[in-house]
Amino acid sequence: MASLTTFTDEARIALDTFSGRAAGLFSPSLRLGVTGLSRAGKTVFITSFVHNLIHGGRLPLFEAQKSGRISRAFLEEQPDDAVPRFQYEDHVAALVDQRIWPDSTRAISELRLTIEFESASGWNRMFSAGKLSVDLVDYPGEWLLDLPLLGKSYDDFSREAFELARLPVRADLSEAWRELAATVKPEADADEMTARRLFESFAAYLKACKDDERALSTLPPGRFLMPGDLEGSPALTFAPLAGLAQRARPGSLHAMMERRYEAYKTHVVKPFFREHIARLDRQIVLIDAMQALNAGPGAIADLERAVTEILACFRPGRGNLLTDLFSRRIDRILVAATKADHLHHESHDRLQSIVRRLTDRAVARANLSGAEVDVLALAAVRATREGTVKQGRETLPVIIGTPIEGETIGKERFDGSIETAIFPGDLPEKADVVFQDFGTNHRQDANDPTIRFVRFRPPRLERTAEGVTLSLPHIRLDRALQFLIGDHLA
Ligand SMILES: Nc1nc2c(ncn2[C@@H]2O[C@H](COP(=O)(O)OP(=O)(O)OP(=O)(O)O)[C@@H](O)[C@H]2O)c(=O)[nH]1
Ligand SMILES: [Mg+2]
Repeated sequence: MASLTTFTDEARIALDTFSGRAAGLFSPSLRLGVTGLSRAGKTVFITSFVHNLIHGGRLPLFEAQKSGRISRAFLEEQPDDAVPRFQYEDHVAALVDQRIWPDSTRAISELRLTIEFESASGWNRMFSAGKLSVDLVDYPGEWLLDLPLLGKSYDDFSREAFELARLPVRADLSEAWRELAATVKPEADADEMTARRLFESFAAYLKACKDDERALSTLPPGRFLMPGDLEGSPALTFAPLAGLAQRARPGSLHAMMERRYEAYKTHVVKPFFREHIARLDRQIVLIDAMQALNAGPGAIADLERAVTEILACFRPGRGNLLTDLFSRRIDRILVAATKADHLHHESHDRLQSIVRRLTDRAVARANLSGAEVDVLALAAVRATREGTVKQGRETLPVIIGTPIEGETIGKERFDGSIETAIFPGDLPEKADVVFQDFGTNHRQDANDPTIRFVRFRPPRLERTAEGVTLSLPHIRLDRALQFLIGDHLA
């Protein structure tokens, strides 16, 4: 395999890491990466994480908070001047004041939360400052999936892209692009408009995969779906070509595409890994298992593939200093299924077993070792409460919340103002059931484990007698906090 980095990259990472650690000696800090495919719940997770710490939320399983050792948590200026700040205040305003979910975010952002605490051990109390800065880094999971490109030539990338596009699940979605590509001769003279048309058609196919109800996992290049600030640049205007000659003729379309592909790796992929991923200490990977469960076994298999690929990015690679350096640093990874508030609590453990099973297989396949991996089903913001409804002689467990305007169940359409009790359905007792592929990628009907999925508005927050807003309600956020930062507050 091609060497993934050049010596200078390695030297720079070593230097960055070293200076980061040296700085950490004086004011301890922990860099926590928060990732997941789009709409997985990253923004909501970070917002609730910070809100619950600042407002002293109910966190019984977060030991430092439970034992009253946290004296204060507050936002501080982030260490990196060139990274957009995570707009915490805007997201809180949306969730708490307007009761709408925050806007989708499309790039990387960062926020520093500093926690002042009293150490549990007298020895530590004497020597440590009792202060920890947590740098939360929100970045799209799609960008992680670009890592394998570093080891692939333009020819490999092209060949694989066509192979995947011809698979039955993707064939119809990729047809227009493949037809256009068939009309193009790689050895013809390079032409900007041809390059752009091919790029647009290829990107439209990638987007169609993503929007598809089968929730197909994302294909690289990640920036084609989420360009960030390089949109329209040559490094982001290329596409795979079919029938490539061994060597590109200078001045040909083939040569142009190849150069741009290499530029993408040099100017987009490498800096992203070097500047952001290589410096992380801990990582949480959020997944929307609920949506996948709703869409059937094909979508579950696809989600598993995406998790495998994401976890593989944190694998220590032998002789691969880039991954070596950062995976040695990341010592804990949490894979969390969000939005558990769409289920009755009796199903939370079942959701967790499904995710555990999926993650175990992904960990084995990704050959991941060195980092401790845990699994959790949580809701960063709990939008529902539980109740029971009598139907004839039966008493059914229900969840109660305000469905978002436009959501429907059967013929009923919700207006966004009325609280409704919904029987969400149960997840199967045995995790195996959801992994059985019945040979189709479409939703199963009749007696399958499909859950009833309606999106709810964020909850109305209670206020104290003095008018102080309480923290955002959640499910198992405290367990996530304990695993991710608990030991640094011991
Ligand atoms: N009920 C419930 N819904 C949630 C929760 N977290 C996220 N959601 C829903 O999922 C959507 C996406 O959440 P975000 O936090 O914006 O997801 P993201 O990963 O930041 O998405 P992008 O920025 O688009 O990549 C929200 O608009 C909510 O509808 C949760 O804890 N409970
Ligand atoms: Mg977001």
